[in-house]
Amino acid sequence: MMGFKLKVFVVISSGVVLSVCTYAAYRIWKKRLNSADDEGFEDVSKLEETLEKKVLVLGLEGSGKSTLVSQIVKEVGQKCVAFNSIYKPTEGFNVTSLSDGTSPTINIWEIGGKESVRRYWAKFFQDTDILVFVVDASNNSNLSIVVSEIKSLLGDARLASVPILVLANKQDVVGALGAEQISNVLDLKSIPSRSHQVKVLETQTKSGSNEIHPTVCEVRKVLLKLSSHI
Ligand SMILES: Nc1nc2c(ncn2[C@@H]2O[C@H](COP(=O)(O)OP(=O)(O)OP(=O)(O)O)[C@@H](O)[C@H]2O)c(=O)[nH]1
Ligand SMILES: *[C@@H]1O[C@H](CO)[C@@H](O)[C@H](O)[C@H]1NC(C)=O
Ligand SMILES: *[C@@H]1O[C@H](CO)[C@@H](O)[C@H](O)[C@H]1NC(C)=O
Ligand SMILES: *[C@@H]1O[C@H](CO)[C@@H](O)[C@H](O)[C@H]1NC(C)=O
Ligand SMILES: [Mg+2]
Repeated sequence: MMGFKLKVFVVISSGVVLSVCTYAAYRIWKKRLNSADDEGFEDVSKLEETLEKKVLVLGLEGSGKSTLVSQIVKEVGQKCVAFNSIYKPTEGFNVTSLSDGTSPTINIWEIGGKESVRRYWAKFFQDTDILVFVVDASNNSNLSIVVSEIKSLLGDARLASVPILVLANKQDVVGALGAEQISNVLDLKSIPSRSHQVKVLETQTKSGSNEIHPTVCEVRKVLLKLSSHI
């Protein structure tokens, strides 16, 4: 069963763009796969379930989600491939997994941020353990859209009590808003701490050199730490 599951994610993260509608088929298939495997082994598969965490990465188009995820899944300290500045929007979603060998395996789901894809965000809320919301802090022309998107996320019961990590990304750009400003603009302080644990980090996924920027390593650390406590 482990082998099978592993294969699922290898296939998905190997660069195939999956359209949103395949997600439904994928879930049904996975559910079948699980229930077929469950016969006689209920306890084992339940245990396995808890060893996988789901991190949902959302944010408007071009905020830096794909750039972030591609760096996060690399080993810390490992050199990054030269920064690719060609922007290729995520059409649909992309799942990659991350494991440091000790914490649970984290499946990172990036959903595209274009308006046409944002309409489907809610289809991915179920079973989320951690929400990462990436904001392009260098561009305040679309922050009002961010405000309304976050409002609707907070109103969804499936995300109730899910910790939220907000990334004020593109700090390398002069004039980018800092964590405090982003927190104010998005009114994050009004979120009751009993409903969500909220953390705002300043990040830059563009590093200039070909090494992963320390702020990206920090995000990775936070995700590993959070997921081992959920
Ligand atoms: N200056 C700067 N540019 C960045 C940074 N991170 C990403 N970018 C650029 O922003 C653009 C969009 O990056 P992506 O990671 O593809 O954006 P995305 O959020 O995945 O976008 P969608 O998949 O369309 O939702 C690319 O051209 C990146 O080079 C950053 O920290 N600083
Ligand atoms: C999906 O994400 C992985 C890891 O970031 C990346 O290597 C791969 O190119 C992505 N696939 C697509 C289609 O974006
Ligand atoms: C800011 O966002 C607007 C609207 O999406 C876009 O037209 C503009 O190019 C962005 N500016 C920068 C510096 O990315
Ligand atoms: C940002 O706003 C501009 C108009 O100001 C719009 O063209 C663009 O599509 C918006 N970007 C997003 C991600 O919605
Ligand atoms: Mg993307």
